[in-house]
Amino acid sequence: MIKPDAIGRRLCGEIVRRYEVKGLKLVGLKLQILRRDLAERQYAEHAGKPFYEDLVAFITSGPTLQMVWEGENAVEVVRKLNGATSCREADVGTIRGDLGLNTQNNLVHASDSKATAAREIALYFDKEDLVEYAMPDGQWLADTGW
Ligand code: FUP
Repeated sequence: MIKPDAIGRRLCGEIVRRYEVKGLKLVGLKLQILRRDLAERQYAEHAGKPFYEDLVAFITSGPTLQMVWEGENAVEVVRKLNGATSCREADVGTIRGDLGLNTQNNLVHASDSKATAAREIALYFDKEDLVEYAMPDGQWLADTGW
């Protein structure tokens, strides 16, 4: 997910570019301002924590771009590209490390496991919203196991 701060800072193209050129395949895309109930379901694991109310207020404060990216080890690859939760601590070369300044306004969200991805995708997409297709560069991206 691209968060409201990134959209407000006109960083959508830059962020999508990073996932795209790494070799991931875009199969779902949706721009929306999250309703509070949806934001609460997204961040259910954080309910009751000190930053929870600010987090829900922030994520519902403007548009978010939901994306589904497919690829070898996609969960791990996207989280690596995003960098650590705190933009101050995130490595240079990551989205948060290069472009972000603090912890709440950290530009992006990514699922932390396949199970979480399945749950979060279902929050935002119907099955028919996801597009099945082959990319012509698949032969260059396949893991040969070397
Ligand atoms: P991440 O998996 O890196 O997106 O981070 P978490 O799921 O741990 O946290 C979700 C969001 O809560 C973060 F993106 C920002 C916010 N957060 C805070 O504002 N303060 C904290 O101390 C931890 C998280």
